[in-house]
Amino acid sequence: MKNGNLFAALRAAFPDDLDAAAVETDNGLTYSWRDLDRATAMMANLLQSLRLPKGARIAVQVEKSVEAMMLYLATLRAGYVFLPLNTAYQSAEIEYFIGNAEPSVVVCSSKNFGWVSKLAFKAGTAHVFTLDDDRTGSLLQRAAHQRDTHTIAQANADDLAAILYTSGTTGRSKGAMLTHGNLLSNALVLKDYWGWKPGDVLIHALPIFHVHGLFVALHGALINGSKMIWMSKFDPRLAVAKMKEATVFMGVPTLYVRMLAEPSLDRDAVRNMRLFISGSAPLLIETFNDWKERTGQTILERYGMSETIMLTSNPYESADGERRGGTVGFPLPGVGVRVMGDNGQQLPAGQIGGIEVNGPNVFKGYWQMPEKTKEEFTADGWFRTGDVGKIDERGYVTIVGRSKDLIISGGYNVYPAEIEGYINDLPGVAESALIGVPHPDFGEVGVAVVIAKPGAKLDAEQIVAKLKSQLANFKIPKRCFVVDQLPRNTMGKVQKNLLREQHKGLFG
Ligand code: MLC
Ligand code: AMP
Repeated sequence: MKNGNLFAALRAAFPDDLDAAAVETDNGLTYSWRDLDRATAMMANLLQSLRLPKGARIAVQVEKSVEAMMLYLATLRAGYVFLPLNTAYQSAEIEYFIGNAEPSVVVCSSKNFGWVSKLAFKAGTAHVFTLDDDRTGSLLQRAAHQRDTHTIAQANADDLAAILYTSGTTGRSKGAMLTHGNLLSNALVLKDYWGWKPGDVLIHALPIFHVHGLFVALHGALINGSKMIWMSKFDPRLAVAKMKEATVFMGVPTLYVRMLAEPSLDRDAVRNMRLFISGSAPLLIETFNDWKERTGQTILERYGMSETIMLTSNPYESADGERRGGTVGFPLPGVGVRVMGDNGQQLPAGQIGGIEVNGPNVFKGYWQMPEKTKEEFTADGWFRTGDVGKIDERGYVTIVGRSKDLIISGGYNVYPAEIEGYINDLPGVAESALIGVPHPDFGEVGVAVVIAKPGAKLDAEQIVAKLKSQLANFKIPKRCFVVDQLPRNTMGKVQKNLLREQHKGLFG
């Protein structure tokens, strides 16, 4: 029987020469394909020696490293479910994820072991390991005693491979369940669509706890047997310098904005590169145009989300059309995209409505939230993305907004409802509104507007300081205003559009 395990497909794509370089890091280390094979085998053997139940979740909050990437691959290899967590998450956030996902194994940085292990053991997790970005930690110590060969666990396409938490517009985060089949189908479509070829080298500059860095970039290189130039943290100068040795780059728009600020970025610097891909947030047309002018190359913008991986892409081949700035291109092969009106009717070309999608890449549902899952799917099985857009006569999709109240800041999602909840819980706060305003670096950032309870005195700086102690840093409002009242419509609902208009010039 053919093994539907994603790792089996990735492993099959390793080059014949296992001693060739698979990953080169920014601190001078080289890992061969054989290293990846052996280390993932050892980690997979370790996980299997723990006799975890079928479908066990392996929750991981560690700094970016090649070993962390290997842990992801080893989890697939052993047939368990990977649950990556943003390193910025603090204790209340981690407590929720661990409580909700009930992982059998938690892996954290050694500096966080004290509080993470306490939360994990309280939630019933049996094993907590550490993994640091300098190749130390109990996970590697334990894996070192394992055999370096391993038979890839048998998996069906429908078996879970990963759970990615995405915040909800109301209530708590939801775990999007992605299967081996979801991930593999998308990886294969992108390999073909983006013209991956022998000799390609990817600059891997993104974090590996979200779809973009963990799946799109990593699978893209691995399924093509391509070497990665591995940046533990994005550094625009180094990224530009490395382009002479690379062919493909993937980034969120902020990465392009920062590289454009590098004087070294010019046509010569990118002469070896064949493809620049942007996604996770809207790419401003100015950035698209500036990039073209400076480098002579046209950024390819694509669109996706945690629940669906990649949905649309501008064409790679010019025969298929031009790469149009401000659009996210065409639905990928096998992916259905439709635009729906308020009354549930499909809208014709050019009209704006809610974007719905289907295809083999669309997730299985939200972890232990059947009701939420049902709400997000239509009766005929299409997933409601919460994005608002249109499709033109030629088939180009344009995202014009979102029906979900969401701020995307530097490629990270910030859900106003969550932040407002924390602000409203602070003493003396009557109500608050978090709005997204334009920002030259992050594209969009959160700004809080707060009203005090009668008689209470609030200090904006103290509100921000308090939030900093509770929430991931990218969720912290960049500015906070204490005001007397919030603008409301006749129904009493806060008019965020007026607040956005009022504060749109805050960051120049
Ligand atoms: C960092 N900061 C941010 C921020 N990142 N603020 C708002 N938005 C962000 N994204 C703040 C920190 O809070 C801190 O503030 C200060 O910036 C410095 O922190 P840092 O960690 O040193 O920042 P830096 O390394 O410069 O990070 C910026 C970045 C990073 C752009 C490199 O945000 C990043 O890697 N973003 C990529 C996110 C990503 O991969 N998204 C893909 C999602 S998948 P202070 O005040 O404490 O100093 C998805 C689906 C799809 O959406 O389609 O792909
Ligand atoms: P996430 O929940 O992090 O997976 O974020 C997914 C959301 O990011 C999508 O629903 C879109 O709103 C947004 N997104 C991703 N790519 C793009 C893009 N190229 N342009 C505009 N928005 C995007």
